[in-house]
Amino acid sequence: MRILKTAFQLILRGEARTYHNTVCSKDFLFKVHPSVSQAVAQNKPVVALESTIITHGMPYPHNLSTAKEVEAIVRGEGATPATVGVIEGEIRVGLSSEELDHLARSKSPLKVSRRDLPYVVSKGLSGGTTVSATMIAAHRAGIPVFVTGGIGGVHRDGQNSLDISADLTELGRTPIAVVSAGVKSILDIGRTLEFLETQGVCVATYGASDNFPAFFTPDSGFTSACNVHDPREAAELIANAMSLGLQSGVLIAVPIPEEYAATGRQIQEAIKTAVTAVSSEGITGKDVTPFILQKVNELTQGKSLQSNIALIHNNAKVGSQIACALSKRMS
Ligand code: PSU
Ligand code: MN
Repeated sequence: MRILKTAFQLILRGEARTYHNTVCSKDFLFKVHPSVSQAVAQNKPVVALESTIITHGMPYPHNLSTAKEVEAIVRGEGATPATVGVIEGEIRVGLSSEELDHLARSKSPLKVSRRDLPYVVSKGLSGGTTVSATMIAAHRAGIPVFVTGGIGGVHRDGQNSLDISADLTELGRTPIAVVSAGVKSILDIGRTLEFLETQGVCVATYGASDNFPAFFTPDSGFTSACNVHDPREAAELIANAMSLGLQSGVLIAVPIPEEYAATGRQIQEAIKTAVTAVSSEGITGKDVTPFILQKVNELTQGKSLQSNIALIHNNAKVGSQIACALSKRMS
C-alpha cells in the first residue's frame, strides 16, 4: 500500500517514468542521494558507511560526532561518503545531516540486517543498517568500497547456537570490498575465518604482515589468506575480484594503529568478563553484540570507546585511499 501511495506521489510530481516501472522496479525502494549517484556515474571514488554503528555501536553523542567525523575524513581524502540507513521505510544511500542526527538520537532504534529489510520497508520504519544490509544497498547503488569498524562473525559457541552473523553470508554473496579492523574477540575469530573461507570470501590484511586483527588489538593469533601493502595493491585485489565475476565479497582487515595496542590488551580482559555476563544475564540473538559493547565500555571507563573511534577514523582514511586508487585504476 505504501509503495503504491509513494508511486502515486511520484507520478503526481512527474518523477516516475511509468507507473509500472515505479511499482515493479526493485531499485525503487533504494533511494540514492544525488551526490552519491553523480559520483558513481562519473566513476569518482565513493565510500559506503553503515549506520548500526550509530544506532547500536556507540552511545549518543559520540555516535553522531563519530559519524560526522568519518564522513569528513572520507571527503578529506577526496571521496564521497554514502552513509546507508533506513528512514521511514526508504533505504537511503547517502544520509543528510538531519537524517544522521535522527538515527543517532533514536531512543529505541531498529537494527536492520538483510532479513529485516522487507519488514522495515513494509511498515515504513527507520533504523540503522548492519554490514549485511549496508552491503546490499551499497552494491545496488554501484559502490564497490564500504568502510566500517568491525564486522559480525561466528559467536563463541556458535557451532551449537548457530549464532553466525548474516554479515558473513552476505560477504559470500555480494561483491563488495568491506574495510574493517577485523573481528572483535567477543566472537570466535578462528571459526569466523573458517566460515569466511567456506563462503569464498577473499580475506586480506592491510599492511606488512598477514596477521588477522582482533579489532582492539592488531593480532588475533590467526592469519589472513594474504596481505596487501598499500591502497594500490588493495585496489588491484578488489578490481580482480570484480573482473573474475565471483559475486562474493572481499574483506580488507586493517589493524588498529599501534599506539592503541596496549589499551587493547586491557580491553581484552574486560571482554572476557562481558562474555561471561551474556550467559549469566540471559542475553541472546541480535542483542548480544550491543550488550557486550556497552558492558566493555563501562568496564574500561570509556577506553574501549576511544579505541573504537580511533580505529574507525583510521579505517575511513585507509578505505577512502583504496576507493581513490580503485577509481583511478578503473578510469
Ligand atoms: N561489531 C562492532 N560494532 C558494531 C557491529 C559489529 O564492533 O556496531 C554491528 C555491525 O553493524 C555488524 C552487526 O554488521 O553489529 C553485526 O550484528 P550481528 O552479530 O547481530 O549480526
Ligand atoms: Mn547474531
